Amino acid sequence: MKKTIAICSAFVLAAVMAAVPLKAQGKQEKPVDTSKDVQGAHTGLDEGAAKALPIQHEHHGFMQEGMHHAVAKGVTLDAKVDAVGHAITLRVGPMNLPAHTDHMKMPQPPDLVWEVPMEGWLLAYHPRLVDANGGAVPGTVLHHVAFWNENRADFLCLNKEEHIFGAGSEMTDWAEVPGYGYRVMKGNKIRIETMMYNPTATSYDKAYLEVVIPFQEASEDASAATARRNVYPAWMDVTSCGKSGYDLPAGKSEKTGTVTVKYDGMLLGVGGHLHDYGKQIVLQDVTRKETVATLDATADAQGHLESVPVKLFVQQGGYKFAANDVLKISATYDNPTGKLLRDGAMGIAVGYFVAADDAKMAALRRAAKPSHDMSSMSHAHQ
Ligand SMILES: [Cu+2]
Repeated sequence: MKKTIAICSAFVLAAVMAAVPLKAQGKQEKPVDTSKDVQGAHTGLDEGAAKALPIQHEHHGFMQEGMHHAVAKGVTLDAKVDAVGHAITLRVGPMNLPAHTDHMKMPQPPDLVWEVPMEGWLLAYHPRLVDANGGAVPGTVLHHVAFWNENRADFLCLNKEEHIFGAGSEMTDWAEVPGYGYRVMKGNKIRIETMMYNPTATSYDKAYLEVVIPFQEASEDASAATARRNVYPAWMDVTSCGKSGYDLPAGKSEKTGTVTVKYDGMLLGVGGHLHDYGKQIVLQDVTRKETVATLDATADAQGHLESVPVKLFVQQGGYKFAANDVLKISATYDNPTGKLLRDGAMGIAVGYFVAADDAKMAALRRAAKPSHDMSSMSHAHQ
């Protein structure tokens, strides 16, 4: 953390110096806003462009924390609501993705915020990548996308915001679970973090990330028959409640962590999130001395992750968790590159949790943080 701040300070100085000519021209000089200036300096953008960016670099809570990527210009969020079809399409882009570019070198989209326009439930997330003409772009170039509800805390890790959806190269499609949904309130702020890379030999210009989200409105006259039970996304991470990314050593490796369930309830199903060279993710309920799921990843010949299976417990009425159950998560990797890959790995078992007493979950609601609250750095850069 100290190192990051030292680097930031140097950039602030550079940004202040760059602003001097403007002052000399008699233009209005704004007081130094650390977050904006740091950002402008990091991106190498000119001052005007930096000011136009609507984002908060210090918010990256998952994959970009502690890293300072150049910010891709001109990437915006478009939200289309199909009221008849009951689906929202979120579109992030356009993004230019030159061939053979890793995620550190690739200019990354800024954080974008979607404000939920209705009361109701989000039912599923269908991600895909397309070009400007609607042609398919391979999922390989998506390093990561994460949606965070800034108005709710995570039920396993109160220090984190609720992470409602995520996908990587495996482009996990989050299917609807009939009878269940993720409850949103009008005005909830959903922050979208996107990180791209391009390990392929083909360049893609003007690529878009699209996520189609079917929804159901909670109208006042809804009968109990149409009401859904609320699900809470459960991110059970090998780093416990710390930042998810960690350094991946060369060769075979395993990382384990634990989280404690604070509510009685059940898990509807569980999938996994791994990065390239990921082999397996295992979730255990240590308190019950049971393995909840063992998920073996599939990869291409080079070890690039293709998919992680999903295990469902819906048929048997869910996998029961009790308050104070300790969950253990293990992720195994085999990194053939012969070198340590900085921040190269994540190991997360991802599922949907249903609380036995949903009323208790209301305590997780909170006001969204102001966009330039530097205090969020304390957990982002730990
Ligand atoms: Cu990840």
